[in-house]
Amino acid sequence: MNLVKEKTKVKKKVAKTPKPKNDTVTAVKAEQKTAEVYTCPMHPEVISDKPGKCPKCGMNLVKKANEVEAIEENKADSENHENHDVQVMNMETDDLSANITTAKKNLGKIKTVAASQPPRTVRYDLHIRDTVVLFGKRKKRAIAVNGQIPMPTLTFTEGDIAEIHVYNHLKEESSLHWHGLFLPNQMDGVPFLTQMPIKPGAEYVYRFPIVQHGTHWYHSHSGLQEQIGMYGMFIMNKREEWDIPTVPVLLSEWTDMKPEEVHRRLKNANDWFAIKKGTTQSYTEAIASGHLGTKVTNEWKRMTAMDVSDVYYEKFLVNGQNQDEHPQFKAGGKVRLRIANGGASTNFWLNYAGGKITVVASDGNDVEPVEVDRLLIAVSETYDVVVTVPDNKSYEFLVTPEDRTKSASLWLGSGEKVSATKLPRLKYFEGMKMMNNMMDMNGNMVEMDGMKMQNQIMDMNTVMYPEITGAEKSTQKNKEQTGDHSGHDMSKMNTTSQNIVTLNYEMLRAPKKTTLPDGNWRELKFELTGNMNRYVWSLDNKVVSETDNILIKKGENLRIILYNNSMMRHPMHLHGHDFRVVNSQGEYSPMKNIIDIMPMELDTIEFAATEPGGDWFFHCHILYHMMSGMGRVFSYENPSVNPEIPNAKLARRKLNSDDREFHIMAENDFATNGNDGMAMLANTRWSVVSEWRLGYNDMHGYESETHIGRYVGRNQWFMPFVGFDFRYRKMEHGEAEENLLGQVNTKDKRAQVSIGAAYTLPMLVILQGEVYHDGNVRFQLMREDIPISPRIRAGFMVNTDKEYMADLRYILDKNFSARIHYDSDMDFGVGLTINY
Ligand SMILES: [Cu+2]
Repeated sequence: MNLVKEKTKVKKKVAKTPKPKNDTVTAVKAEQKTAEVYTCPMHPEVISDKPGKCPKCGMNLVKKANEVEAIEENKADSENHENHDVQVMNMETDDLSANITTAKKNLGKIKTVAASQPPRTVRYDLHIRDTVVLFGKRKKRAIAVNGQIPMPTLTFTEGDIAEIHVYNHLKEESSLHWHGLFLPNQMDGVPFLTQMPIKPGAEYVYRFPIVQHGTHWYHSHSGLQEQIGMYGMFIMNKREEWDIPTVPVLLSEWTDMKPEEVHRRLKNANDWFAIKKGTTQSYTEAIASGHLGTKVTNEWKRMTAMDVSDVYYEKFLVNGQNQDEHPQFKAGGKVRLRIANGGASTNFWLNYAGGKITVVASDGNDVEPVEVDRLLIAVSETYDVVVTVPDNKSYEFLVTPEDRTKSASLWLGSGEKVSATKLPRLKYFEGMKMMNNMMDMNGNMVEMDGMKMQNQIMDMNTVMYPEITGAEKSTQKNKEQTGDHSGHDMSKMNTTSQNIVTLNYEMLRAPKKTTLPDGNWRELKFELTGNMNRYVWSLDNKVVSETDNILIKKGENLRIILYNNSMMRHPMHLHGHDFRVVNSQGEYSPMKNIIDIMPMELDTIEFAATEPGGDWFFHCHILYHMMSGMGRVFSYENPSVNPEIPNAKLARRKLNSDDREFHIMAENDFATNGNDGMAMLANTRWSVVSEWRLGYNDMHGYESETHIGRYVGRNQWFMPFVGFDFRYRKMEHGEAEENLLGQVNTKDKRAQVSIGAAYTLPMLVILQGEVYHDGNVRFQLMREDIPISPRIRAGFMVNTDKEYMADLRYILDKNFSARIHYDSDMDFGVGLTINY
């Protein structure tokens, strides 16, 4: 958990939010410090009379609210997270003001300098071209603008007019979106929504006034182009700007795999990325670290391995390099870093070797300065921070992806290198245990003991951070080596760092009031939903193509309540508008255009509908989540026609095609006893699967089954289907087969149509029931890909036709496995499995 200090503070309720009708206002009050009881947020059964660590998970204990009062508060809350009271856990407002005071003092008076030129038109010419890069292990295609990755930094001053000429030299369509900018809708750069895509060979001019300031960025909004180089900084200076050395810091990641292939593999629940990252969380690993029970519970709840990121990347980049050096800074110098996360799917931890990091702005909006030891920058967020170069040495500003597999660095100053503290590896099974506690059998996140997780107050992943919750439980072997036989040595845990100050949204305070102008208030609620196994991401279990635009009126105020009922963080981004992230700063809640929402979090954002019209995208900024359809379109009611979209119907169909796309996968086992394989075409709801077993002789037989099904429900555990079954097998003389239901089997020769359904049971076992048109019935149980070890998978199948199969597979690389199996029809086989 963030920011819990050893002297755990009294739980407090603060509500300073400007109130619309039917909201309850709770006065600021601190409870009496009598009869203090501390408990673990994850393990409510743990009760202690003093602060400390949870013996079960190592999380800091939090003060339990006075029981009676807590119950009353819960009553007042409606069950569906309807109250907007902001609960602040363990974060005294006093602590924050003290931090702000110190940060301001340490920053000192920063001189400003006026813009050297009057407002003018600033023109950039951007040429988009294919290129070949070597960021990873081999040369790969990328897209460069004016020959560079990242794209050029575009700099303006508030009051200027931007005129950006874009020349598309690619063989495919493209577009550019100006992230976080207030601009006319038709300049927003979303193909098929605000403009038609820029055709190959075409030139397109974006022209709009610069009416704001701050650190922003721009990127392609076409397909997956953002992943392969189409991101750049977009900086708008104030007319009176800080006179302090400033370095733009654009973070990104690189994969040697084509992004389309990344997307396809994510959709196919292929765990190659986990193998590459060493995060498979297999049964042997579970047993070795004493977490077998955790693993079983996890699969019982129908979850696959726990992870904080989806994709394996070869390299992480700062301004297009893994190591970015800025030697010009001397001892005592302050540097402003304008940081933007241009990664497609990676959140980054930032920490610094030269002392505290002073956060001064987020998403282009100034905040009261705060000093932190580290912060996490979510996908597409921006932060302005000030750091000091303490001595004539080179200090590392370390950039670590959230999964902590690798890192990238920015070096400030010259001379002896001073490294920042590396982030230790995540304790995945601790995370899995936490997820088990948070998830009920219906796949819903359960709220624990009336606690509302809001605004990054509770970083659930804290249980996985060794630097906060202590090192991974040592194995028996290690204990013997160190002579430590105490087993649960709590004193060891307590020696870990208590004082790491991590930024969270509660610490962001706007320097001026951000309350919205008077207007009609309207409230909308969205649940962030998803299915990890099939990689489907949605809002309220609906993807963009399944929903209509949400109509809004100019002049009204929108309050949007977002509840993350999925297992991953989602950075939700609104185009063309900033919103207030409602926090305990009340009227001074910060303005942002991205809100990173952690699992189980309930957040409130508010924005004023101030644009004259247009369609504005609201979506998760993880590229592969967005392409899966996790978003909505806010559409102003006045029927202004966008001249950039001549055929609105066609455009909408094209926009919808992103999340309707079918992905293919196929595999075949070339074995000593025959061929055994499958091919699948699937999208958000539909699945077409064909399986075959082709023996090398008539006695072994030939068979194929095809199912066309549609997944039902948020968890997609249920799939009704229609099927077609063909088989031929020469029977032994006099061999008559009956199935377990007493029906005569027609295995020798049949061509049957069927209807049936598949249902995912606990332990991820699939139960399938099927009725054929001759009246025969078949039930089948099967499970694939049981992770035995990091690279070994087991599977089995058994059905009422007295057929059975068991297999073991060793994964050689992303396309090949060695497999042994036993099949009731085809006997024992050894083979090589090729998958696509
Ligand atoms: Cu997302």
